[in-house]
Amino acid sequence: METTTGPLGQGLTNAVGMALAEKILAAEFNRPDFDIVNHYSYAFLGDGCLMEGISHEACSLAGTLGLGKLICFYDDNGISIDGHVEAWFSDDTPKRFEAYGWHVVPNVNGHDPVAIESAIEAAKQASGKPSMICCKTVIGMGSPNKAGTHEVHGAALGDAEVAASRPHIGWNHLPFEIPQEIYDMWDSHTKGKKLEAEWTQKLDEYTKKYPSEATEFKRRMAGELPANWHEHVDKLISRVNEKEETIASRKASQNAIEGLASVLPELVGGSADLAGSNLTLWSGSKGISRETGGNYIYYGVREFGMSAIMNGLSLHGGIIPYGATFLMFSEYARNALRMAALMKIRNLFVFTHDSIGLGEDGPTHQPVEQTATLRYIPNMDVWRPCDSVESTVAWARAIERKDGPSVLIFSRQTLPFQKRNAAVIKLIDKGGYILSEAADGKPQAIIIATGSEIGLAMNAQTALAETGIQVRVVSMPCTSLFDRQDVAYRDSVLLKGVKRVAVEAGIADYWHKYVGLEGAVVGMTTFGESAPASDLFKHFGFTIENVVKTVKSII
Ligand SMILES: Cc1ncc(C[n+]2csc(CCOP(=O)(O)OP(=O)(O)O)c2C)c(N)n1
Repeated sequence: METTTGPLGQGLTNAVGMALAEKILAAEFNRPDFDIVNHYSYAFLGDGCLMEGISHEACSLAGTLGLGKLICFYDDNGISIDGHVEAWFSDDTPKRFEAYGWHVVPNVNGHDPVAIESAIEAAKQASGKPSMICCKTVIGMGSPNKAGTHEVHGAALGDAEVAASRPHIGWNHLPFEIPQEIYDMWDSHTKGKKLEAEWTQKLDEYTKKYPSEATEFKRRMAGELPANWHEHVDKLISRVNEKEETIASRKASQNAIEGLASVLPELVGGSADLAGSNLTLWSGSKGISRETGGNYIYYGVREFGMSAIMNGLSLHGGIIPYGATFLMFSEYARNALRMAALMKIRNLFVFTHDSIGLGEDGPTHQPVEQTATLRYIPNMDVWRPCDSVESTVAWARAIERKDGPSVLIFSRQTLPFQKRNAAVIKLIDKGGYILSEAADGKPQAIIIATGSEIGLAMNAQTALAETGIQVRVVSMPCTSLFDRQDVAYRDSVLLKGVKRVAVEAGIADYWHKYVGLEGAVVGMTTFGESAPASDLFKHFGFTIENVVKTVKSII
């Protein structure tokens, strides 16, 4: 297992996710005498990690869930970049972790391997509790003049100090020369091979005794979808299309989970205390607790922790995580989303209440710039589906995407169903497509819209036709996916030389790359307001009249 750390506190949180994955998979696949999933997750952290708020989110949940196979080492060297930490970090860390319900080993000499080994043994004995081994260390130990100071945090020692350090620690070797006896001491090839062979043998025996569990375990650890997946998804999409339901896209999302999770046991969901609003539970959801495994994590109000834990679950393997909050609070989670994209991992971030359309909660809860800025994260696919069919397709494609995360954005309010034939349904896979062509096939303008604004775009198309103006409506649920299509396809949808109007209840600026300077955007340029959703859409110009007026203004 490997994760990309760097942003302090997230590596520790990934480790909580990895330990949680072990607990979930062990509960599902282990059988008496066959502990095929049985490993510790070790994490190394510093003062910086513990100062970061995310360490509270993750470690508090790890304590509540009793992740006994998580063993952490706190490098308590009293130094961070600005110097001695006592002026800005004076927590009693052992007491903090005891309060979380962890097993704490205080005051270990971090330079004494024997002391550390016995602390690890004690940690292993404390089953049912994660362990924090607090290691007192000296940063830059061995440097006679700089040890114990922040000068050794990141900067090189320099030639003079290197020269002074050599006799100080009795090191007589040339730079980059590592004596063979040290290599030998650290070489774990033989030990690792033996352990791996033992485990493989155990897995072989497990396979003989529990063939179907073994096949499932191997499939899941390989990250492969079930053999009948595509067939199942196609049927589900057809069923959803036939139902023609006019429902909120968050409800369509829940229906998609219900329809997909039954054939995808690796789907492990959750929400940051908004399950009833995000609609993330399905009929087969089983909450994970201290005592049991399951497939649903009640993350509590911990958006950042949830997202970085999801990264750990995904990196562990055997699990496809999804986790939800309001789109507004994707801000709290953002750096974990970025790390998922950077690490190219499959992860599904579900954000509901996607615009001013959520109404009276007011501008603190009304996302304006979030959809656009999430789209700016490289390798992130952001979906904002317009109805039940696009919502189901978005879920399926996000699950199938192996080389990066997806954000799924859904409305609180009801959205009209859009009629499509099978060929048009296939085009949703392209991220942007012609949902409704101009009646005469010769559009004078193109309206591009997403999500809740598709219904408006369709109504505006009708109103414009009544005044003799023919427009095409392009639905663009996933702009990055559309951008990955070839030029010929993109040009066939956005027709060179035909002016465009984008309509999205989000920050207007994003859309200029599609409409250009000669086009126009009906979007948000301010924060929202506190009022019923219908009043707000009117107030901010998301009306048929305004879209018609805007189209007329550019052609
Ligand atoms: C989220 C985040 N903020 C800031 C930094 C920049 N940074 C890197 S290391 C560090 C200090 C960390 O101190 P500590 O954990 O005590 O590490 P030590 O100095 O002991 O190596 C900071 C602020 C970062 N990597 N991540």
